[in-house]
Amino acid sequence: MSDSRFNDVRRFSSIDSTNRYLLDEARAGAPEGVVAVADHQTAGRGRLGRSWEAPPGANLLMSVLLRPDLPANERHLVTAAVALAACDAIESLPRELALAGLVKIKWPNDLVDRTGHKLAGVLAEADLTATAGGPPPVVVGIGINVNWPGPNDDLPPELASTATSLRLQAAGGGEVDREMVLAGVLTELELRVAALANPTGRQGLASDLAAQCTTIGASVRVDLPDGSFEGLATGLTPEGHLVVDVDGAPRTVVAGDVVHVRPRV
Ligand code: BT5
Repeated sequence: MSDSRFNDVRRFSSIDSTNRYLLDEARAGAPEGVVAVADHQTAGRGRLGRSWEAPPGANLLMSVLLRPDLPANERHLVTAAVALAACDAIESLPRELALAGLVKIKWPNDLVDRTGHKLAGVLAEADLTATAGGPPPVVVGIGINVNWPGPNDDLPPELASTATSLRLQAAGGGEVDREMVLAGVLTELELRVAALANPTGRQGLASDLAAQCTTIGASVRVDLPDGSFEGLATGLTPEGHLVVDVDGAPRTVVAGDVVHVRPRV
C-alpha cells in the first residue's frame, strides 16, 4: 500500500469518535488520506445526533479524511464512494466465508443484508468553513459490524430486530478478521476515491450505487425535518439522490431518512 493515499493509519484503543478526531485534525490542516481506526468509541456518532454502538474489539470503526473538489450538489457521492468501497471489500473476503452477494446499500447510508438488516452505517461530516490544508474536508466514518452482534449476544430490542454482522452471516460462524476487512476497505477506497475526481468517475459511482441500491423499487416513507411523504423509489439521479414517485410526480430527495414500508418484490 506504499503508493496509497491512505498510508497514515492512526489507531486508538479507545476514543470518543473517529469522526470527531479527524474533523479536528482536518481543521488544523491535516491532509487528505489520514485514516483513524478505533477498537472502541465512547461516543460513536450516527446521523442526526444518533449514536453508533459497538463493544470494544468487536467491529471495524474507522474514518477517512477526504478533501474532494466536487460540485456542492454531488457531495452525496462521497458517502457513496465509501459505502461502495466497503461493499467491494466485503465482496472480496475469502470465498469460504460465503459472503459474496450479501451486501446491498439502503439509501442514503446503510449497508444491509438481503433481508434489510443493517451491517454497517456511513456518516459523512463536512466542515465547509475550514480553510487550512486545501479544499474543505469531508470526514467519512464507517462502522462495520464484523463480529458483533454475535450468536450469543443479547442486544437491546431495537437492535435485535434490525442489526446483523458479518460473523452472523458468514459460513461457519467463526470470528471474522477485522484487519482483513480494514485492509480490503483501504484498497477499494483508493479506486473509489480516485473516481470522485472526474465526471466520468462520478458517473460510474452513481451507476454502481444504483446497481447496489436496495431502495430502488421499494415503497418508502421519506422523513424530512418538515414532515414526511410516501411513494415508490424509482431510481437515483446522476448525483446519487433518490427519486421517489409520489402519486405520479417525481420528487428528488437529497438527504433524509428513508424508511422502507414494504419490501421490494
Ligand atoms: C449511521 O447512522 O448509520 C452512521 C454510523 C457511522 C458510525 C461510524 S463508526 C466510525 C465513525 N466514527 C463515528 O463516530 N461514527 C462513524 P444512522 O443512520 O443515524 O444510524 C444510527 C442508528 O443505527 C442508531 O440510532 C441505532 O438505531 C442503529 N445502530 C447503532 N449501532 C448499530 C450497530 N452497530 N449496528 C446496527 N445498527 C446500529
